[in-house]
Amino acid sequence: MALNPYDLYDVRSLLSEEERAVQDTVARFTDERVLPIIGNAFDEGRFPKELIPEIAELGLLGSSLPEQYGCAGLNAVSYGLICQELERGDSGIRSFVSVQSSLCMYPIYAYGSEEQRQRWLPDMAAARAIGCFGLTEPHGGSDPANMKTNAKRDGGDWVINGSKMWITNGNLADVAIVWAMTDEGIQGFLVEKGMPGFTAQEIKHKMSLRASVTSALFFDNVRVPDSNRLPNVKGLKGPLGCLTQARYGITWGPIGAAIACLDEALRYGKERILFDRPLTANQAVQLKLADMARRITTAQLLSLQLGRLKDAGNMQPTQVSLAKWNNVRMAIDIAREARDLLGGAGITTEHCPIRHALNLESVITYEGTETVHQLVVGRELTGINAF
Ligand code: TGC
Ligand code: FAD
Repeated sequence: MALNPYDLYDVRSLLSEEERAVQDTVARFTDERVLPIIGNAFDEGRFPKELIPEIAELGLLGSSLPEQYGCAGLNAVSYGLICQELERGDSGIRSFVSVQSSLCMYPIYAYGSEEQRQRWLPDMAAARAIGCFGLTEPHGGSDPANMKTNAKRDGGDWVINGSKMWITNGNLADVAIVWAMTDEGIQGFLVEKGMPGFTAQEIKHKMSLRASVTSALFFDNVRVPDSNRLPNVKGLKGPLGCLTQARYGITWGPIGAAIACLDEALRYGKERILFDRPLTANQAVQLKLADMARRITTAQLLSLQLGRLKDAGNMQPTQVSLAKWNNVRMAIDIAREARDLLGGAGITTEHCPIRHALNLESVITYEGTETVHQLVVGRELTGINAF
């Protein structure tokens, strides 16, 4: 029996029935709703907001959080499969879901009061409220400990000053999870749209993640009540804990982008006749395609085991770093190689590889650059902090 070129080790057979059903549902959504429009949306530099209600109806927002907050209560592997199938469409769609789920709903759930959970989580699961996550600042995202944005106590309120840069969903958001330095260390605040002094400005001229909203946030004496502070965490471990959740999902997403690129390269290469034979009949081309399949298979097994560790409560941040580094590097290399195999046709957004390659330039930078993740693994091996 012929093997599935996109799942050479039959990793799908290791999934439960429920996990497969989740994957099939999201795959259908991507095929029917994302793929027909995404090339144009990317060209136009437009996030396809019209997809948001369906994404919510499918239960993809905060999918791992409990049902009592209007969420689907799925396991970590299912969340990973959601990311994979969405990013087979576009990294921008997966980013929207990552930010809403892992970077906004997760901290409200994990660090928020019961009142904050009740107020925000059901609305966010239903996309009646959209969130963004403000950690990075203009002077250097890799070193968030050097945070300039600050919050000062003033009676029952906090007054926030500073700015954040490169914030996904910034101009879409009803609520921003803003990390700010206080006298007691870094704390998280729920800054709501319309609060005086809070503005968002969309970043234009992006050549990557064009189907995603990216913004700068500004805080000019923004007065926030103490009831909008996340009460259950202090210090850098707050935002880093959210990043671990999002990075986990990002280990899965690029597998989808890579599969889309391999698929396009295979289909194109079989039909392209050069020197009287299909492009795919050349050894040099088969070597490239075989290498893509090898690297996709490795990434699939890495993410699945990571998901199983997470579901068992045993996942370590260093393991997430290794998988984020490996899988994003795998996908960007495959997208560039697939672009090359398509020749001139590969430079237009009529074919997906260049769009994925450009998107992955952001994915390899955000949520910890490749170098940051390599240094996390290096620190684990040597016991020496080289940052
Ligand atoms: P260190 O000072 O040693 O640790 C501080 C505290 O945090 C704990 N911790 C973690 N907790 C959970 N998850 C992790 N991954 C954690 N890493 C560290 C640690 O135990 C400690 O706790 P405690 O109780 O002792 O205080 O910090 P570090 O030396 O480990 O951090 C250095 C470094 C460079 C790894 C870190 O600063 C880092 O990861 N920098 C990169 C920043 C980053 O990734 N920013 C991403 C911004 S968000 C984004 O990009 C969204 S894109 C979304 C999209 O569109 O999809
Ligand atoms: P820098 O930290 O200035 O890094 C520049 C270079 O220096 C990199 O190559 C890096 O690897 C390297 N470097 C850094 N430290 C070292 C070292 N010690 N040794 C060797 N090399 C080093 N942030 C948010 O908070 N929320 C969001 O929603 C969000 N969305 C984003 C969306 C997009 C499209 C993009 C592009 C970014 C987004 N980010 C977001 C920001 C992202 O997390 C940062 O861009 C990232 O953390 C890197 O920070 P920086 O851009 O300031 O680069």
